[in-house]
Amino acid sequence: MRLWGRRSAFNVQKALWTLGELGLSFEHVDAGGDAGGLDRPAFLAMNPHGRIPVLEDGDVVVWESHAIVRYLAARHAVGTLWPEDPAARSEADRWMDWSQTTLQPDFMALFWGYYRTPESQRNEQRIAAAAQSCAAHFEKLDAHLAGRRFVAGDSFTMGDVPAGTALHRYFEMGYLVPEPPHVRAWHARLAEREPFRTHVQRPFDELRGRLDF
Ligand SMILES: N[C@@H](CCC(=O)N[C@@H](CS)C(=O)NCC(=O)O)C(=O)O
Repeated sequence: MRLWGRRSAFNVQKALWTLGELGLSFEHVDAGGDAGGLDRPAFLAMNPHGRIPVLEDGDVVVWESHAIVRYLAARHAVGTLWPEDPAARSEADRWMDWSQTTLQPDFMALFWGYYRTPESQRNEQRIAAAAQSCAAHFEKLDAHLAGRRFVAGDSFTMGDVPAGTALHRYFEMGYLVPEPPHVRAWHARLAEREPFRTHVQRPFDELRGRLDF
């Protein structure tokens, strides 16, 4: 297996974390950011959108971070990361979709608006609006996590990966945000997992004030 994408990329981290959880061996290829290469014909033949991550598994090529997480879980972790029962799986699934469609756009607006934009170019109003939306989203997740250890119940599943990946940057980027107690406790639980520490809890200073990729 081969995973394409720079380790500092939020969406790549979801795939790396999942690969780590599954204990799979794979080749990592740096791509995107300073490494570039996303506009090469060979890369575009794998992902016509020219984005990372991309997973190659033999003849199978998967792009879109959540599709990669689902593919890996379905192939290698039936009954654990990929709950077997459709109802249980739908709980993991819905928080993944929620993360992609609801949390992530506002989280990206905050992270890009605040952290990745040089101070002199920041739009404080837009940043504050994005921060407020993120806080409201995390409040909803907080209410869901009350009485649960993980997003889909007592055990870790693929449902924890997308929103879990956002936490490190959300709390560590230096912008003052509320700290909902159940989200914080969940974050601490994720931080007990070695693949989360290795692939997600990484320094991200190289992205500060950089809008070029
Ligand atoms: N929806 C896609 C988004 C992919 C995406 O935008 N990836 C970013 C990195 S997080 C990228 O390719 N950026 C260009 C670069 O890093 O050079 C996914 O979830 O995989």
